[in-house]
Amino acid sequence: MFERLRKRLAGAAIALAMTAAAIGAAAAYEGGPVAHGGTIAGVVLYDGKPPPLKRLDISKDRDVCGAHPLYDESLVVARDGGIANAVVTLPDIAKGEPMTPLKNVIFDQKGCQYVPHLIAFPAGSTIKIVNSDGILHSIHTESTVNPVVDMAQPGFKKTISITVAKPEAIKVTCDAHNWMEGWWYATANPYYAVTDAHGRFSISNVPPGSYTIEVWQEKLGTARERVTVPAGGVANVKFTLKPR
Ligand SMILES: [Cu+2]
Repeated sequence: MFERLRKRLAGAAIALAMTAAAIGAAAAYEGGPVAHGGTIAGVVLYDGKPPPLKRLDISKDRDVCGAHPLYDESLVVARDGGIANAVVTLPDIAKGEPMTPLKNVIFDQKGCQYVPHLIAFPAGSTIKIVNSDGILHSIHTESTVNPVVDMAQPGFKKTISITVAKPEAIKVTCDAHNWMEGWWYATANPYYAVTDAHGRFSISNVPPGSYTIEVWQEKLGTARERVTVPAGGVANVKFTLKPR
């Protein structure tokens, strides 16, 4: 009886290992020349009346942090309904442009706010964390795939460089100022875009074909669509995200 159980367990372990290998293979991305690449152009809209911006309560370091009014940037919707700072990706694209990590993605702490609020970059890129304020900030990430970063950045320490090796959406906070929140979004391939103030985005040089396209927004979550990119042409995509 124990022998039978042992064999069944061994079989289950092999099945699990094969599943893991299959997921690994599906996630592999191959870069190379792209022929007749097309463009995906689109917009990410909010389903409902744009919520008003909330002013943040500045309780500390008022001379630096309170010099200008600060607003909660976790959901910024323009009057035309466009959502800013949403990340659009092609999660299942297997082949296309080479993956080129960036060497200097600037993430500044300015007026006790992250500028920009969100940065997106290919995994393997290096972020240059700047302290323009000259007061004590700290960089504390809520990473689960990548190592957690938890470092003080005193005013005299103007920059810290951090490389984010694996794809992940990472929330960043400051232990010195509890209202500070930003995001680092490391992508699995070079096809991504961040929406502008009107929710617009564009992804170019995509090999012709059909793909899943995903949008992620820190408060509204993710949504997916299918898109077919024509050779040398443009495919249009419209996302409408609901409040939740
Ligand atoms: Cu801070």
